[in-house]
Amino acid sequence: MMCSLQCNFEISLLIFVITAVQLSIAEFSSCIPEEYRGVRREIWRGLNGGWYLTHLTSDSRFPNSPTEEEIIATFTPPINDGNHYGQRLQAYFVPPISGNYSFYATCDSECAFYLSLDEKPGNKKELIRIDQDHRTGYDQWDRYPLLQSSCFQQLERGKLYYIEALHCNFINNDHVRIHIKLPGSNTTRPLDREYLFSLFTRLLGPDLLRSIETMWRNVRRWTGHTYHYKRESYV
Ligand SMILES: [Ca+2]
Repeated sequence: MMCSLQCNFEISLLIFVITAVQLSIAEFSSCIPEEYRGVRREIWRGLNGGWYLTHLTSDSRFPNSPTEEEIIATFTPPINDGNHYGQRLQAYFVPPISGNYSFYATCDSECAFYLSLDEKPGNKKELIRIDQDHRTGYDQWDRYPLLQSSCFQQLERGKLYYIEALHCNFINNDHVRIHIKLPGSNTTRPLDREYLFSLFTRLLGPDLLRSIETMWRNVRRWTGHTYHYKRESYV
């Protein structure tokens, strides 16, 4: 009888904890308005080459003059989007819970993935790099496990972490995908807008500087964290 009561209590406690965690994730996700979630994607077409990332980063138009710019929902941009081009994806990752996260990539031709342990792009560190000799298939997450995954990153719930991916392609089979493994999970999942926040100039209107200051006050309200942000370093 005692065991039965205790077991029932433990099961109830477990259900309560699981429900509480699920609720806190759902509640947190809903704090950031839909229009401020997503990934800024910039594309540079007509690269002189494209099989090495240096063909993108050494292009005179990089990083300030992309051929195209758009907002997409995920760190899996469209595949087979052309030849001799490169792209940059930027956003802030907002962890739904505190804990250890790891990141994963597939790409063809080359790609790199960066994380900053704060909101500043200037503090980014390279976590993943897949070179031309180790390019992968679209779904090939385990071709070169050491190259394709990051080590654990201890991240805090609700804080903004700047993330960025670079990718380039020569011809054919072009793709880049970034996935994430949440704390305690054994499976990866796409890095999608539910965890991604971005500030985009076209949403902020003509009075950019004042709009950015207002936006960061909103971010403090949405995330519970305070930021001191400079105009020149937003995404
Ligand atoms: Ca290719």
